[in-house]
Amino acid sequence: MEGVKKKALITGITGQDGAYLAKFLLEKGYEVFGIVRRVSTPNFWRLQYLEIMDDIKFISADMSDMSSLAEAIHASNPDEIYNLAAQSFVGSSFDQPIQAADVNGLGLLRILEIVRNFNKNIRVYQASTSELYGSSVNEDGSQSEETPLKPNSPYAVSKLLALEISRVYRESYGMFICNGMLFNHESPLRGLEFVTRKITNEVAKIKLGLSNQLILGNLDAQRDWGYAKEYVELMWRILQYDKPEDFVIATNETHSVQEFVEESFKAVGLDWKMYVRINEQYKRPYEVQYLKGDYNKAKKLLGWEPKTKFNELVKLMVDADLKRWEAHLKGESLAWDALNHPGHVSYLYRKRDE
Ligand code: NAP
Ligand code: G4F
Repeated sequence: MEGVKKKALITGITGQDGAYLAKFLLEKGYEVFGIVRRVSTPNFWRLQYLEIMDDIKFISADMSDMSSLAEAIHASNPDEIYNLAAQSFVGSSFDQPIQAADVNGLGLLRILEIVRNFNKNIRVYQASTSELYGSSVNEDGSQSEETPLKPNSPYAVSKLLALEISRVYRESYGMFICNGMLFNHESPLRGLEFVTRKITNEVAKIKLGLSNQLILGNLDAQRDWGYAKEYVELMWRILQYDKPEDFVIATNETHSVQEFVEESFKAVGLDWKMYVRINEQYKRPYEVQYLKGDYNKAKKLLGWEPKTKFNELVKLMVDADLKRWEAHLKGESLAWDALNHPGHVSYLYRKRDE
């Protein structure tokens, strides 16, 4: 019906992609619902940074809790669900593998079961990952939708469960479920534990005299790094396509962690060798050494190409961290600061309040 807003439910709305996607969908005119789990310190800094806190209807739920997910889906009654919630840090999945399987794998299965019983017309986007390829690579040195999957972390195995179960539900029940096989994507909203943001944040501090070293693990690992703000648009485009399909989203360029380090220090005019130290603690028991995505299918069917180049991405992240630390030194209040949270959102949307 014309004039009626489309409704989207985002799991993982407080994360990097969830925040950018929420902003993108609000700008498209969607009514946006977001699932938030109960934590002792609310984590709304990204939504505050993008100034969209007041535009989202928050629902309290957890990916491990089927009844709360069912209530969230029934209450929001969405046209589209974007399942971005995950224990998304590969390193942590070695420490908490069962949680990874539960949240990332079974979490999607819970959503699919609820959707199957509630309304099979809801379109579901699943945040899949290049991590699934492990050491697998095509003859041309890239990874595409056809490349065999060889997951080599508990995180990747949990995402394999989600990928395969989504395909089973798509075929068995005719449901509209799509996987975005997204390669690494970064931004100033990236969590500090991921290598890119860890680097740019520390480089900014070193430049301002607030730190004197950057301690990393495997500098030789290569990644295909894109800009998160651009990638969330693809999540939406994938769900608007005529058929439910899976797509690789990437830049088709690969760079090592060391290159990311070099480029970051270059952005502030410092020599990286003076500051970088290696500590085995940051090395993984089983590593994905090389990723380079072939996004030809997305280019052909969705008309998409990445815009932001590697050096531009590094620079925009370093600049954002410099700005934050400069503001901090001036004593300004920071929207990115977890301590500056608004307390509990008092307007959690609940069906029983209607
Ligand atoms: P992120 O910043 O780590 O965000 C993860 C989100 O999941 C947060 O909102 C987190 O909530 C939520 N979450 C975690 N456990 C939950 C639970 N038990 N119940 C409800 N919510 C829970 O991740 P991201 O970088 O935005 O990535 C989004 C998705 O894309 C993830 O599924 C990730 O695995 C996948 N992915 C990411 C990349 C990438 O390069 N960024 C590439 C491929 C795939 P809290 O704020 O409460 O922690
Ligand atoms: O930034 P990372 O932790 O990202 P990783 O493991 O590639 O995973 C990210 O991308 C996946 C897509 O391929 C997503 F599915 C996943 O959710 C996540 O967003 O590590 C990148 C590389 C790794 O090879 C790691 O061993 O950097 C290497 N590295 C070297 N030193 C480090 C460090 N990683 C971290 N986090 N910290 C270090 O000190």
